[in-house]
Amino acid sequence: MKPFVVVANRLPVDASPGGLVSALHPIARSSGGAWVGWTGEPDERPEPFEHEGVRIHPVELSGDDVDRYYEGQSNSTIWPLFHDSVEPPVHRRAWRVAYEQVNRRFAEAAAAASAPGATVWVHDYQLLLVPGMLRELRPDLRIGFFLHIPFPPVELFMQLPRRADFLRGMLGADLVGFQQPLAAQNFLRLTAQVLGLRPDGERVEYEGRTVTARAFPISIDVAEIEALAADPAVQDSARRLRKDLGGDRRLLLLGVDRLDYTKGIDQRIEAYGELLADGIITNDEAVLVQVATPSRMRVDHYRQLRERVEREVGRINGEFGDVGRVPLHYLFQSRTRAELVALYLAADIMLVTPLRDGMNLVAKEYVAARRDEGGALVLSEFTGAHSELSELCGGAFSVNPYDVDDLKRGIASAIAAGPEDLAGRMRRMREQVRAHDVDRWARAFLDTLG
Ligand code: ADQ
Repeated sequence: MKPFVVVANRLPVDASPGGLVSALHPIARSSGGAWVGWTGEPDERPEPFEHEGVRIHPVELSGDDVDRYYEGQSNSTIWPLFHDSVEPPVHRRAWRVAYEQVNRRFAEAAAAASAPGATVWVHDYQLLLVPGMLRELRPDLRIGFFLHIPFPPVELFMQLPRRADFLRGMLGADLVGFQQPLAAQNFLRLTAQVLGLRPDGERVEYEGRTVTARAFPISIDVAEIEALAADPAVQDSARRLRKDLGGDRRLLLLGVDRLDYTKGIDQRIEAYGELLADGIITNDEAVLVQVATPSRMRVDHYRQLRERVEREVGRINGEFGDVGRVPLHYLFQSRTRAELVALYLAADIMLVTPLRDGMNLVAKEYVAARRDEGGALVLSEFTGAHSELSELCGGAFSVNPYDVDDLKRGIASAIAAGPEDLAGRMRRMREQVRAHDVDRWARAFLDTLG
């Protein structure tokens, strides 16, 4: 096996790593590879160290880098632009300069960490320039790039200052992976429109090399979620949650997201408030639990979203609640994976209603957790997960999150559905998710990269 190096904004050293880490870490370990990334703390650069059998190469970011490269260009320019501009992207020259400098630092660290002929896999929108920079430093490497977020339509991407540089950066890879086929097509069309290249099918020739652009829909560590769902302690806490929230006579609706304006949290809460106002559901019959992980709280758009959501939660509970019983529980907190799975097991209806989302792993985690084939999933059309969980198998209740009436209709359909219909839907979704876990995703990408 060729040595395998992962380059990602963050290092895989968190207490509860996600699916990406659990899929890629073993490959890096068994190939004698490495992981290049930032610790998450400014002005900190430990020497390279060994973590669970993988060589870790920390990249240092100063406080200014965090402001400009991470919170600026990555999270206030690229993130909103690539999510349909649901909040207006902000363009600043100083951010772009810092982004380029930090990308160069990542590319240099990756070059230093990679053995001759190694395979390097670069991840996500914070590092769009790295493949091109790394190719210049190390033409001997096999380079893959995967974008975890959507890739925007041509008209939107065209607004990005220095758009050609970003495309050239991505074209430094041999394989450019996206969540959706449409995203790969957008990218290929842009190489023609901006750089005058001639894409042919899913390939395009660039500087004497062939670059392939293709969809590789990401997934989750299904075995991990299923094991948690089978754990008697997790099942106990699911029962306790239901009891605390009013027992089986009260329908439990659930939302779990990072607090991000792309996730459609405020629209979802608005729809729920209207269902209460219309009397379609009452505080005695239903309760919504919304878990929102604090995220990017130094960015203005995120602070404003928090205020909007908290005001609306207060309004709904004030208007429709009772002493000792409220219709909406809002937790601005992170939870362990075991606690999330307990919530998934307890929930009758899972609400996943983003305005735009590359994939959405919460939807897949919910499905994986429901070994009992119980529960229902209400899912936005604008998530990557919708292709698999709705279009392909008809499992989820589809909604357009921009249309409050459609959100209400989707939730009401899930409430009204019979147990056999629901079990059939859940069975079909489970088959899809279980057959396509994150290991299969990683293998498919790396086999194609070669
Ligand atoms: P995210 O935007 O972060 O990911 P998502 O795919 O839903 O969105 O993944 C979130 C992860 O965080 C899930 O594993 C979830 O369990 C966890 N999580 C959410 N809320 C939590 C909480 N309160 N406490 C603890 N954990 C919580 C980006 C893209 C997505 C894409 C993924 C993977 O935006 O579209 O699916 O990357 O490629």
